[in-house]
Amino acid sequence: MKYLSRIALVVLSLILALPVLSARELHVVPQPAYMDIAAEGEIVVTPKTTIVVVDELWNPAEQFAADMQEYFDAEKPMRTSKRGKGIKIRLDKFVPAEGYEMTVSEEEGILIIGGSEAGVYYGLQTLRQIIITNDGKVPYGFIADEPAFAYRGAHLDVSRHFFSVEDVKRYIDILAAHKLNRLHWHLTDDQGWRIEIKAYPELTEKGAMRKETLIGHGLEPKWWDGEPYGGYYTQEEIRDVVAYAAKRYVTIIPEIEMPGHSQAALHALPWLGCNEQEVDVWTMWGVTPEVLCAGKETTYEFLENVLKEVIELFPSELIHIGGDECPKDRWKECEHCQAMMKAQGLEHEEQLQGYLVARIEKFLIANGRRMIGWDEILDGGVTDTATVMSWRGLKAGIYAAERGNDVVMTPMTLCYLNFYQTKSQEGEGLQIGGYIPFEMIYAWDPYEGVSDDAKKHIIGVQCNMWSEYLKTMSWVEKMLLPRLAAMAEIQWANERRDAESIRPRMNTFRKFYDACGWNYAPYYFEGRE
Ligand code: TNX
Repeated sequence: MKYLSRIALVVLSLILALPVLSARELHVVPQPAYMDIAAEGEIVVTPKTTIVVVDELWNPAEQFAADMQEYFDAEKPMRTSKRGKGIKIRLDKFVPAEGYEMTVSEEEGILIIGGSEAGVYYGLQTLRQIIITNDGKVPYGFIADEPAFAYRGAHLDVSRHFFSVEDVKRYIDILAAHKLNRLHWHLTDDQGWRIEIKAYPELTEKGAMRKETLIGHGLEPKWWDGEPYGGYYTQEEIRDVVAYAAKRYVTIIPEIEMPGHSQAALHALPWLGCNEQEVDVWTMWGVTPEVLCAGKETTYEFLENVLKEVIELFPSELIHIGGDECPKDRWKECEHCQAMMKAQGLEHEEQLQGYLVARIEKFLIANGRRMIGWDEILDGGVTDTATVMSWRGLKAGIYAAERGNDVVMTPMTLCYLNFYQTKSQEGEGLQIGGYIPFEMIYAWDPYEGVSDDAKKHIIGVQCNMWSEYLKTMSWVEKMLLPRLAAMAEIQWANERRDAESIRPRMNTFRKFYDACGWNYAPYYFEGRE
């Protein structure tokens, strides 16, 4: 009897404790490396809480204070001070570079120690999630965290549709909240040149505007909207966005497309083409035969002059030179291209592209930068120093990593967030095609098929946002979220992704999206495939 009553007591206390225990489960996305949450005790963060700043960590403190002011809808941001009690942030070289440790206890208050400023920033992002999803209550406990991949990227195409400085900043906010650290900014393409280049004002005077835009999927009969469309960023605006991103520990990698996807530049400066014919800024989607001439010295001079200004604007070590989808029809008929091939001892046009890319890479290296390009840069014979962005599946990336090149994995079948998210496509508007639901991304292992030796060359993972059918940032957000969370789990928490916990964690994380006012797709939460 005594024994039975003891069991009953244990069972009863378990039942009583259950809601308490489950209420103390913290749902953080991406999953931290280690979390130990105490059964009792908590600190409540309010707009009056002070951020105690050690090691001159003013920037992460101010970013956090501003985010919290918005959440609390407070009159003033939280106070930052060198002394006092509250949320204390400091550095320690024993913590991994982008990692952090967070201790929450009666003695320490909330203490975040980062391996770098960025690490502190990520610790504060975790804290922000906890505060927002847990009514300001931060339970006693300990979290230790660090990223799986050094390169955690998202791309944004601003050529097919243009997004304002404010829109791009919003996109950066969303990336940073998911602990991403690279924005690949696709600034030029056939349908519009979007970056002011002082040496060639025509690029934006003429190349930033197209006569109209294709409506529908380009099947016959084709329809256009009849509306001129355009936009570009001044260099001052670019500097502003770069600085904004840097404050959120996001490096912007600019992309200047060459030698294909360049019809907007050809419209502005027809001498860049093989036959120097007038062409329009393109009003369709796909791959155009109009490409830069790879035979004339003036093309190389142009590319170097453009890149000189790009390097001045973007501190990123990696500079993206495109390199994808370049038909060689014009080159085959061009006396300059053929002469260049002869002079360089090249047998076919793919090698001519290889020559152009290698020459541009040399220029970048001479200027202290490194080159990254889409995986077609492998086709013409790649240098050992180029970084390869694997988009046509995984094979190119695996091949490149095995031969010793650094690789960013971004296969079209898993990472193209401009693809549909449901089978029925209901409520998704007209999109380019494809089908990539949240679960499909989540199940992906970016190391699949890569030998142990080559794994170190997979420097990261990126998702892409091509904007042919995305006219507003609100639509972009709906395509991005919540799938970016699945991406972030791979990028930040690859080896600790947890299929069991992701759904409850996402259900909590959704409150964070609501609080931030970001548009997100409902399908995953509704259980729609
Ligand atoms: C392929 S990915 C492209 C883009 C398109 C995209 C549409 C790549 C290097 N090229 O030009 O916008 O597909 O999803």
